[in-house]
Amino acid sequence: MLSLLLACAPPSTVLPPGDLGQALVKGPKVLWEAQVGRMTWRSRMVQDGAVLLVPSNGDEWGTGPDARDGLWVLDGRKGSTELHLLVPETTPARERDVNGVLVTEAGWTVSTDQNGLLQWSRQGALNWHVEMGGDIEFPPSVWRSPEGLRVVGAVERASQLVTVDPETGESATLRVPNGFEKAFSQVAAGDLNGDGVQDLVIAGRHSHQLIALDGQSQRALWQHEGHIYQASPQIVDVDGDGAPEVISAFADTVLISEGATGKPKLVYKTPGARYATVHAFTWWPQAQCLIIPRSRVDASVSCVSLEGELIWSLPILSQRISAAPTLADVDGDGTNEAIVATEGGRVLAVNAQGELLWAWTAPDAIEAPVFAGDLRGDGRTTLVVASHDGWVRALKTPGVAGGVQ
Ligand SMILES: [Ca+2]
Ligand SMILES: [Ca+2]
Ligand SMILES: [Ca+2]
Ligand SMILES: [Ca+2]
Repeated sequence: MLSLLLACAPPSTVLPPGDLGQALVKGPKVLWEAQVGRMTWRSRMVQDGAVLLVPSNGDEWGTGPDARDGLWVLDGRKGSTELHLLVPETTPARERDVNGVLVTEAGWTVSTDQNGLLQWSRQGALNWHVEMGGDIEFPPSVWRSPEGLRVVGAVERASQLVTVDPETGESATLRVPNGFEKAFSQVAAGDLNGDGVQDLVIAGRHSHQLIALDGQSQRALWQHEGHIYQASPQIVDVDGDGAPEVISAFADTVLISEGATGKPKLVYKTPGARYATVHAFTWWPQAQCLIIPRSRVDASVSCVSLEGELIWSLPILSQRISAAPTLADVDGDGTNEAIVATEGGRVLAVNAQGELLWAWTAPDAIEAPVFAGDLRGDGRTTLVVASHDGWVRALKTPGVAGGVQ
């Protein structure tokens, strides 16, 4: 009878008010760890077959180079370093931080501070290097342009995008019209108007614009103005009707717009949200809601429907959040949980009902989104957590890799 009762016990623990550290399941075991320097909230780890690519800002964000700057290529099973690729030196010597990485057939393209975009082959040879004289603060994106596949990045202090042929390194600039200046987001690419060519969406912090560019004509399809759009826009078909939406955010507001026209579909305010964290949202198809972390006042993680209804909210006291939640199955039931990481060093697994499955604690603050994928080739989800102590740690879970969203 006792074993039956245990078997029927709910697998999750609803988060109690008070200290997050109490009464919680501790979470998965560490599989391996590697010292690679720090990642920022703008960076993401990316898997390429058997290796995990970690873009690192090194030991510090100062103006000089440091020993751990660069792209770290880790064995996904063991965490051992296969390659540590350094951005070419500059004169005078400047930081050599890597802000993001994109995998294409041609190799690994990274965005860097001061040095623009460059690409390494899988053997670590420098394929090409496009210097832009400005930081590219966010990971590069892939754009299926009218001329074929391009890598695209936004130069932080300019009103232009740089696009590069990933095979040849031939580069071009794409000037953003309508008074756009000083890009500050990853570029989102997707066909918004259904003409078969991917369009681009970008946020400008200083000109207070969110602008959608027609990929064919490179003119504005639509734009929103008047706010500091602090989030990297995302192109997602949130209502499943085949036409994409654009998710973005400014101040304390998350905005979902019709992709073709820019017409707002959802304007959701999260009063008291910390300015820098409302961008850290993730659309959760299975739960049909946007996961929005809210810091500062009544800190919480909320699940908000496309109609603006608060489906559930999980309190997370005194824990700021910079990282966008990651969706992955971590308990083996084949459906995804949201993996939420906090600046208090917590990693929380929350199911679609808003119940907390477990909490794992890193030794330091977490800014970058948690990586989830099958790094061991066993079909199970491995999580990788980057924290400010400069280490990444892989966590073994029984989750089904690539579980239902
Ligand atoms: Ca650095
Ligand atoms: Ca289009
Ligand atoms: Ca849609
Ligand atoms: Ca699950």
